[in-house]
Amino acid sequence: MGAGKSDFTKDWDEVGVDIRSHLQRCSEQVNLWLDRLVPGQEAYPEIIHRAMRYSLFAGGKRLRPTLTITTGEMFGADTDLIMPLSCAIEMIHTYSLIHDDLPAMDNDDMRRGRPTCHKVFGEAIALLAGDALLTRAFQALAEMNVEEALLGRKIRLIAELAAAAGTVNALIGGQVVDLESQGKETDKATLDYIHRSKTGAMIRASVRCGAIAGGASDDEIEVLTVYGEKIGLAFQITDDLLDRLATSQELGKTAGKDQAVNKATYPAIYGVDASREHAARLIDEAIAALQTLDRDTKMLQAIAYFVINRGS
Ligand code: GRG
Repeated sequence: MGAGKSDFTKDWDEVGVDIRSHLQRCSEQVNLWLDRLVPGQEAYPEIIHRAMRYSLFAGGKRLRPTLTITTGEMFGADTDLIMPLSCAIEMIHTYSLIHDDLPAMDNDDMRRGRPTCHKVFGEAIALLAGDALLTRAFQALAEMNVEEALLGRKIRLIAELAAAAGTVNALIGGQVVDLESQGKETDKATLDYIHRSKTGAMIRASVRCGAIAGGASDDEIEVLTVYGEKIGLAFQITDDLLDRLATSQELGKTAGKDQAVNKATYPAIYGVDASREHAARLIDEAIAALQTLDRDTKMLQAIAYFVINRGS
């Protein structure tokens, strides 16, 4: 069933680009590069590499690296920069999912359509697999092979991702406020902070990193930051809607979890229809921002529609 289609946004097919092939191409490229960048499962100690790969290759949508590749390609970024960068982003994202699923956090049994990492490898190894992916991500960034003139850009990218994965308006900060808010009355400002930080920061950074890697101007980066923030929030609102409206089979993870643990979500606070409308409005605003750029932004527009019309 999905999150339900909004009445006033276009479908992702209507932008006039083949987004399905694009998503597929990006996923294939990311999988290829991830395979190169992460130690093989025969590398000693095998269990940690098997656990990292188990979660990494479990079939995620690869939305964040696709955003980085798409934005980077729009600015002509070099493959040797854009691919390790995209893979580092996916490694950080996967680490956050592994840790989020642990009994100490969300305590989930299913993720990406299969038993969670700790269910298969045990809590200690899952915790370490998350740590290892985070560490490997920064190794991949540090080892990016760039000419001397681009060293400044490379350092800027490392700082950008470290900040997005950090504690201030970022991934860990959002997760902390989310955990602290559970079972309590949560106001709209706190919910907004959680969504913008826990989910939004990495999505925003995925777009910004593609632009930085391609040498976009500060003005262009500013526009893409607005785009990234808006689709990031719309992504999380859609995630809240999907949790409520889709089945566990469709999601590949336990559905209805938010209501079961009395979590503050957009539909819980604003209702389903208002949440859908809000997500659609954010997408319209994200696309309006893109239209101020003197570039071919069609694929980024299609991705924005995908964010709210996706089924998992
Ligand atoms: C443990 C530091 C730390 C943070 C955890 C990612 C996260 C923060 C929590 C996961 C729980 C959750 C539902 C977050 C909201 C949105 C989100 C990140 C969903 C998963 O992203 P998708 O749908 O997943 O892109 P795939 O599997 O397709 O990559």
